[in-house]
Amino acid sequence: MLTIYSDDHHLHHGRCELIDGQLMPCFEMPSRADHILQRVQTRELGPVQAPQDFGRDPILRVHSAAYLDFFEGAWARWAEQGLDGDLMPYTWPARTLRAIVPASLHGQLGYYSFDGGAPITAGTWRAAYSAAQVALTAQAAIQNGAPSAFALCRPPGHHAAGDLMGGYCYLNNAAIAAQAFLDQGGKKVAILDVDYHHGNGTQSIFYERNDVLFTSIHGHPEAEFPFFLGYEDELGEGPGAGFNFNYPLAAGSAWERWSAALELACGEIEGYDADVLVVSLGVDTFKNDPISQFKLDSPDYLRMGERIARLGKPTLFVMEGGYAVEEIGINAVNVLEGFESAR
Ligand code: FKS
Ligand code: ZN
Repeated sequence: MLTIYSDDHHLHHGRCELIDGQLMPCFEMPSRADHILQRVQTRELGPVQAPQDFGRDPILRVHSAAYLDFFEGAWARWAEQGLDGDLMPYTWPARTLRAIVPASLHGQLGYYSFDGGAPITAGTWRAAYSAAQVALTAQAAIQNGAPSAFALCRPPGHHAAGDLMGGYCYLNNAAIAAQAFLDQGGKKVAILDVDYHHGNGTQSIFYERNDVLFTSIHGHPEAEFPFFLGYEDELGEGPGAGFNFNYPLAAGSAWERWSAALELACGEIEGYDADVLVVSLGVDTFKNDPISQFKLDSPDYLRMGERIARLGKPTLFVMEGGYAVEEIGINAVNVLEGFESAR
């Protein structure tokens, strides 16, 4: 399988996040992608290529121009004030407040984010832009006939909505690639999000549309980030009604329960008859993940890949989460090897 990768992800390295009342080093760190790349190479999964640059247009199909302009320019505005710590929001337009765009940098940062978990550093825009190009380059490979491809994206994307960053995410790589398939003649795209956390950004982007089927298996939002989306009764709206399926699972879920949910998601995908499948590939479902509560083991990821292969679709894998850094390469590449073995 072809892997698309860029070293540019190193340009994004947030210093800290708030966990249990303490500022901790960010779990979403550059070594994550480095370990995955290393495993791709030692397992000889296939060629590793650098991304092409498709520019801003395909990103603008998913994110608003105002959001992109804000994101691209935010660090320079921060640095102008003589500051060099991570830029992080602390006030949001929650209920009772007005959803207006204030003049101030921090006001705008609150407007364009939904949590404090997406720090902006000097290189964040360049890294996120490059990750989107990684996804688009892998998408192009499939558009040109490759049966599958792996977009080794970092930072991840599935929490980012049309004009919101949050949960380590800035640009929604999977959504940008899905939209590109449609813009290049595709009629239907199915998305399977297997990250431990609900892909609230991806869901929101396609919620009222029937040309993208969104399915997600994740920690129950009653108990897990992002808390405010990802429930079973979210089935889509308007033309999108019946094209959104969430499978929230309890803490402690292992392969037996997880794979039963996968079976249900695959059933919906099979009925949808998509041209192509996009997998938001998070491996934070792993038993030793430091911030998650599922109990998948490394061999389970082989089974996951095999089941996804049996859908029989051209498949784009887009990297999302996974924080057990030592095992992240094994688990992510196991999905890809399982997929290849069952083709
Ligand atoms: C308190 C804990 C907040 C945020 C978890 C974010 C998960 C991100 C992810 C992604 F794929 F996007 F990377 N926890 N600060 O794994 O879903
Ligand atoms: Zn996650």
